[in-house]
Amino acid sequence: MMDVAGKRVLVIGLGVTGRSVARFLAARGASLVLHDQRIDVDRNELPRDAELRLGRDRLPELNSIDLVIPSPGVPRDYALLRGAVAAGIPVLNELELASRFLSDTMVAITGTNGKSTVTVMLGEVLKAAEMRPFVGGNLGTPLIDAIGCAHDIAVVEVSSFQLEWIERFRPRVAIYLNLSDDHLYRYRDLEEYGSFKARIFENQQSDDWAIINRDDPHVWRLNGRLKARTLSFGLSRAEVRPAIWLKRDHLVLDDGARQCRVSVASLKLQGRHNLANAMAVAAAALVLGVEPKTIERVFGEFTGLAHRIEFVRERNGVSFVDDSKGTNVGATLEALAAVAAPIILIAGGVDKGGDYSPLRALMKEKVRRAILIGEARHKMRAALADVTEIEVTETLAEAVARAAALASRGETVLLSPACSSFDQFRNYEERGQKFKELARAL
Ligand code: UMA
Repeated sequence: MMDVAGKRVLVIGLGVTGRSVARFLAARGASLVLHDQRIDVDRNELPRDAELRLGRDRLPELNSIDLVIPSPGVPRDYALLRGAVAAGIPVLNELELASRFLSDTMVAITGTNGKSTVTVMLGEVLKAAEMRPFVGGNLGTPLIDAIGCAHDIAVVEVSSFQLEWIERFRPRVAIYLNLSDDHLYRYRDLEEYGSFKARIFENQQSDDWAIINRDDPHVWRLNGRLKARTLSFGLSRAEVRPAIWLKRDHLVLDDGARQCRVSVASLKLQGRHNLANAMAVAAAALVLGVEPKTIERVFGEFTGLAHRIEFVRERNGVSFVDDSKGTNVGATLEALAAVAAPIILIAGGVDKGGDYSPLRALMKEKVRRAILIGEARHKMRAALADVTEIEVTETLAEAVARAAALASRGETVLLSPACSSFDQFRNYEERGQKFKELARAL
């Protein structure tokens, strides 16, 4: 545990994470300086005696600061952070701080896509096994909120941002699902983005488990280089053990000490990517001692997350599917693979600096027409113009109206933007909600 009483702590960013961190530290006697570049932050939830420094031109002095805690959205080159590092002031993040105070077993999940699905599904499996898991992290509730609550295990979704300022964070089970272009405005390249994700394994010891995807070359490169016992999952043949693999309608796990089987016959989630997600869930649950029967029960009940390839409605034989959570090219590829053709695709939003060309083959095969919106629409059109018919419009409302007018019986209108939503919406949830409202109102 760490003693924060009497320490002067600077919290940067006063969103969900910063507010939770501030409350936590205030309750433990720290003296707080709170900074956000915005001036219109909600002050209600902030500790009363904290010193507030709001706005880009009201940066706090660093000379009296003992510790700095940046929010995940704050980039490493933020001037204050660079200043703190140069002055030798310790910088830790919420994940690190929380893990210093938590004695629960920790399971952490990272990857570009599927991490929320795996986190929530694993949480459901552990509940079905009569454990009391905390389920959160990047998913929505910061890990620090788990402290002082009645849990016996924590299942935490962690983003690359949250792995930037860890020091000793050590999950007993760590899952790395996949890596593809995302957040490239913040990282030099895919290599650097992946190097932060791989930090999930950095402090593991030989009795911990690293569960990695053997079908993803970026992830699989770590095989043989990790301190923890490595267990691979994937749809391909497992050449080395420990591993979990698919044999007809069963998953077979060989952890080196035993073999066990979990049926996927009743798995509700559709798509090959979800089979891989289910494998990662089963592997983690089995190494944690959960019975196969319990896992099978949850496979038969869990229908997935909102805004992730979520069926919305059918109208005149046209299906509407909300994949607003498809905020990068890899996620949109998964949605295109999972949804039956012909597809009318609505995509676009804020470009993240990646490459859209991986979409070309599946778009050519399955997308009859793409309607592109938002800031990224011209860049996307340039990358995809010759693979399918493309239209550009400004807003989601225009795109939904246009898609509904174009679609014929048997086709699917799919919102899977491959971009973030911040040009027109607060977040992907609001964008998905709006899509559903528009589709239902047709
Ligand atoms: N801010 C600054 N300076 C900056 C950047 C941000 O002052 O340079 C301020 C903003 O003005 C704002 C606050 O910081 O007031 C927001 O902080 P934040 O962006 O870290 O967001 P939080 O509200 O703390 O939410 C974060 C995660 N957000 C990001 O990583 C961007 C949430 O993940 C997460 O659910 C939450 O912590 C709880 O753990 C969201 C996300 O988009 C869903 N994650 C990315 C993803 O999944 O792709 C990584």
